[in-house]
Parts: sequence; structure tokens; C-alpha cells
Amino acid sequence: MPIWNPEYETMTRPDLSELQLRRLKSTAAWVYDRVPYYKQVLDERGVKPRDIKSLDDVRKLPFTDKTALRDTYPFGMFAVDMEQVVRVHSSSGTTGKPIVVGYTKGDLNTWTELTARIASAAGVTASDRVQMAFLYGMFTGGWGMHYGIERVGATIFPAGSGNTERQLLMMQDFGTTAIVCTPSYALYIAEVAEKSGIDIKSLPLRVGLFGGEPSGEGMRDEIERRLGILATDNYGLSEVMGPGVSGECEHQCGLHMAEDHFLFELLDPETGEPVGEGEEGELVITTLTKEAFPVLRYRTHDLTTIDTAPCECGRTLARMRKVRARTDDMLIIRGVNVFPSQIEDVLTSIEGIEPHYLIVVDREGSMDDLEVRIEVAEEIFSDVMADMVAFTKNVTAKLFSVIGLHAKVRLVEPGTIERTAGKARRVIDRRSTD
Ligand code: DLL
Repeated sequence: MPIWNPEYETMTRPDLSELQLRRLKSTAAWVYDRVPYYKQVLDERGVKPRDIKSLDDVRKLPFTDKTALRDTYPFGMFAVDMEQVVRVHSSSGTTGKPIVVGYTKGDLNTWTELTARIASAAGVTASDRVQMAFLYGMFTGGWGMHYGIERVGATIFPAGSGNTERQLLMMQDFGTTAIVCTPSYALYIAEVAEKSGIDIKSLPLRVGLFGGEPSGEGMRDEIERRLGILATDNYGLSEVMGPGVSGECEHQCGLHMAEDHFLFELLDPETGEPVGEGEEGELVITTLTKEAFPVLRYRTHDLTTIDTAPCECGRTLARMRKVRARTDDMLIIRGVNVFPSQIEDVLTSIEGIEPHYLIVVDREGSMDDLEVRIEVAEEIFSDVMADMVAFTKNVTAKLFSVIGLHAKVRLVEPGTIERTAGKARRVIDRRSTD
């Protein structure tokens, strides 16, 4: 498969580091001169842009977290006049004010290049017909991927998310070969197709670009099996750009990171110090080419590992492992740390459980209570009902062996766990509303 931009995607490490350093220096100067917040925090630290002499000097720069971005709502972190801002998006935060981000014409061009890169890495070419089923709107997913796919030259169907019957109709009538959406929506589309007697596997659909939310290998297998496609994972966040930050190639062995446009650090979330080679850490991102909304050392809270070994595809850009957890989504239940992804991995490994689940944490008296609601496939629902006790006991035991906690496993009617056309809500923690 051809590489979209070989000049940058196959750079040698020394050339890449040189480029990154040049860009880091200009970003430090850019924010110092143009964003009052950064001038103030850099002055407080006694750091001047000219102090950046090596890539390691990034550690002299301050971290940026959500609070700083919220406090300057809506446009206080913009580094250019509004006249130069041609597009505004905002983060999908469900509580409080969203984080608002802006793009210049140059930023949109970079963004388009980077989403073209990941579309191309997934094998999308000008001969493809791509159905865009991410939300178009303030969410960066829809518009961000849209322009990259157009740049590749593929034919795009800007369906947007939702209206699943119509999505299926388009897939059949328009000959869709690639779909772009969240992994949970892909599974929902598969489910609606199965119910309506549509055999997606017999359609021309062959590849899916998924992202915007965590999903494990079990979910990927399920999507690939039910839709009969190759599924790639794509990562990004509004605060640094949107989709295009990293994405998988057909080898599905980690997400190639756009290191020519971002400087990635992997840090111990507690100490803020770099983790050792190959160890898991929090991804911290500094933008290297953003004009309207540059950020220094943004704390993503996303946990991953990084591999710099070249990939079989020929790209030399480092690869990050799928993001399975965030530092802030870890549940502490009866003193035990539990990540929702651990529960998902157990559930997707058990035959007959549908990939829709809900984790409900509550407090009874002084005791935390963990309930895992699952659905079983419709065809086996009645069989399972007869032997429900044994089935749930088995799931409980498997969960216990991984998370070390006794969970109440509740089998619910097929189709009753909420489906979504966007990002799935997997956890309800009722303790926080006490
Ligand atoms: O979700 C950007 C995006 C859209 C990426 C479409 C890929 C495809 P936000 O709404 O700002 O931006 O949410 C960003 O979502 O910090 C992660 O915690 C999570 N996230 C995004 N992609 C992935 C992924 C977009 N592939 C936040 N795997 C990030 C795991 C993901 N988590």
C-alpha cells in the first residue's frame, strides 16, 4: 500500500528530531509572544523560548491541563486574531463549559493532511466510497475526517451519525466500501443489519476507520467478524487537533503518531517524570505546527506505551498502543483499582455475550457495589435463561480472576442497554452523586 506522505512518514530518527526541535523552538516563541497565559506561566518559571536548545528541554516548559483551557473560555488561548480563525470546534465534555479550539487556514490544511494520512494508512484510495458516520458539528470527528478523505480522492457520503436504517440503505445502494464512525456505532449498525436481514458481509464494504473512544481487541474482532471488514483504530483529541494525531495502518500493530506535527512524551502520571523504555505512561502532547491553538505539554490523561521500532509498512513514525484507559476513568471499588477496559476484555472473551455492557457502581451502606449488566445474543437468550445461574456464575468467576472483585452480573434483555451513534457510555458511578 502506498504511503501518503513518504517524505515525512518515513523520515530517519535524526532528521525527525532535528525537524521537531526546529518546530518546538518556534512554537515556544509563538505562544510566548501571542498567548498571555503562556507568557505568564513561562515568566513565572523564568523560562524564555531561547532556553529551548534540545528536545529534552521541552521539560522546562509548563504542563497545560483542562483547567487552563476552561479558565480562558472561550477564545482566551487563541494565538491569532479571530480574523485569522476560520473554524471553531469544541470538546465533547459532558459537564461544565466545553473547551473551545480554533483553526487557521494553515491549521486546516495540516489537519487535512494528517487525516488523509490515516485514511491512506487504512488502505483508503481514490477508488473507495466512504460513508462518514461520525457526527458533523462541534465534534472534531466528522469534519476532521471528512476533508482528509476528500483529499485522498475517495468519494465521500457525508451521512453523519444516526439514522441507522438510512446508513444501511446507503451502504447497499451506493456501494460503500469504507465506513468511518465510533466502534460502538459500528456494532450497532451490525446489529440493526442483522435484525433487518441485511447481510453486510455480502456488500462491498471492506474497511472501517474507527476511533474517538476506547475499544479493545475483543471489540475489534467482533466488528471485523460481524461486518466482514478490516478495522483500524484512530486516536486524537480536540485540544491538540482532533482525529489525525495517530492511526493504525493495515498491519494493526499500534497507531502511527504524527511526530512531525506533535512532540509526544510518556510520563508517570503521578510524578510527571518520563517512564522507562516500553513502559506505560500518560501521553503528553506539545503541538509543533499549530497556529491558532498551540498547546504546550497537554496532559491527555490517556495511558499507553510507545514503540519506536519501524513498522512492516515502511513508516518510521513511532507507534502507540491502543489507548485502553484514562488516568481519570479508573474506578476504585472497595479499595481495588479497576479499569472498565479490564471488564470489557473479560466480557468480549466469553462466547455468547453481546458487546454491549454497562458498569454500575453504587454504595450500599459503607460498601461499594459493582454491577455489570450484560446482554446475551438473542438466539441463545432462551437457552441461557434455562441455565442462567451457571452462565452468570461463570462470568462472575472470570471477572473475579481478572479484577479481583466480586461483581454482580446482571443479564438483561437483548437490546436494552443503550445504543449510541457516538461515544458509548459504559460506566455509571452513582457514588459520585452522594
Ligand atoms: O474524540 C477526536 C477523534 C475523533 C479521534 C474521531 C478519533 C476519531 P475528543 O472528543 O476531544 O476528540 O475526545 C478525546 O477521546 O483524550 C481519548 O480519551 C478518547 N479517544 C479518542 N480516540 C480514541 C481511541 C476525539 N482511538 C478523547 N482510543 C481522548 C481510545 C480515544 N480513546
